[in-house]
Amino acid sequence: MQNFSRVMMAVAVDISRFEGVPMAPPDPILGVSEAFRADKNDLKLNLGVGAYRTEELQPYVLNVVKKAENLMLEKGENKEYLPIEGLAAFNKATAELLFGADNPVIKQGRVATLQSLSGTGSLRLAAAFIQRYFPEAKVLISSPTWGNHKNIFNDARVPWSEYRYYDPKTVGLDFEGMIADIQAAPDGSFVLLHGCAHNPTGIDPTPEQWEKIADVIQEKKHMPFFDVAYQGFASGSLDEDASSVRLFVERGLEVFVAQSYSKNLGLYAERIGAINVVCSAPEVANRVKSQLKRLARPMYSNPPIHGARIVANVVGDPVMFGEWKQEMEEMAGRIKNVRQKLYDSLSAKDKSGKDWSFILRQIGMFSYTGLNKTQSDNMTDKWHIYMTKDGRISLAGLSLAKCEYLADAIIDSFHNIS
Ligand code: PLA
Repeated sequence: MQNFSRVMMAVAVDISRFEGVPMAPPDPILGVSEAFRADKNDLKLNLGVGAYRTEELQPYVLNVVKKAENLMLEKGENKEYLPIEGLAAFNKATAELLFGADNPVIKQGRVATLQSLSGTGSLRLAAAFIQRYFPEAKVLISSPTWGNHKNIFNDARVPWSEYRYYDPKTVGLDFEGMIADIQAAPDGSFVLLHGCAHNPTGIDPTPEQWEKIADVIQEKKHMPFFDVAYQGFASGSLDEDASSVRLFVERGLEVFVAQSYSKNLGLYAERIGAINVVCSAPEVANRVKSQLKRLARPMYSNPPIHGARIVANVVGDPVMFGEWKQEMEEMAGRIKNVRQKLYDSLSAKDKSGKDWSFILRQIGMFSYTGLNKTQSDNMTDKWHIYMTKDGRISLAGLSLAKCEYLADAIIDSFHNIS
């Protein structure tokens, strides 16, 4: 009997049904965190994923989140399923935060809002909707963009192409290229735009440029599709960071907006966000919402409740809302301080005369350093600084104390590695 089972095991292993499953490559962003965890060197620094850290480089749970959670515990709330569209109080709060509570589109009931699995899940749901109801359309995405955008549209089988965005020569926006490419796309394309704090470049259009982008999109009957993952985190002001979206909405356009509370409320692991579709009439919004629900049901049935309650409580209570805004300003302020210190350190240490001021012109949690893949490898292999291979560093994971060390590493990689 013993022999027999041994033979059976050997046979079972030999004939695995998974021979055709190759090893997947590590994720370009989350894989960096895995590599960081495996490094035993004391100098190591994780500037890969965009996750906020304190000056002591520790994860940060906002005080206002702890307060909201304590209140929730006191109330003894239940764990019943949410409706497919999510928590009503959250959906109301999230749309108001995005568009402004007095916005006519809200008053008129023209927004279809579904709570979804943070920014990623909201984008994925919208992609499924595009695939089902606009099978001929393609999505235009910026070059470069957040790496996962391509995966999301690929997996949803939505064709995409890129529009020019970043100009390495000016380390700024290639505005003419952007406009030309949006203009050249087939009428009725979806144009994916980063609402604020463009990831990975940290370069946003100016208000005048946003107007021109809206002109072309309107002219071409394109559908604007905003990814808002950093509202309040870029400038420190929720309203200012939503101004790009509001400008399009004011023009009476139909607009898609995916929202995330990972960064601005530090709710990374709660997976809380929403997809909003601004429609031309309430009756249209109802239909769109019904189909989004129909797509969500077989994917994940209904969303988790904990993060939704936190957001609804914080936004719905004037005192807590005020506290949140203050904490968000502090987080955005800390990032601005390390940005300045990094620039100062680079300028003081680098004797080559290179102009590092592009770092100060970038906004949000990232800096796009211009380091290439080999140089980025040197940052990690020699200096134990973990970052994505496109040269992006997360300033949210940097402390003032580490700026000089980082500057040494960047100068070495920039000048000594080609
Ligand atoms: N959209 C953009 C532009 C993002 O940068 C991110 C997160 C998301 C959406 C999705 O975040 P969420 O699903 O948690 O709401 N980008 C991170 C993390 C911060 C990641 O890659 O998942 C980044 O390091 O780029």
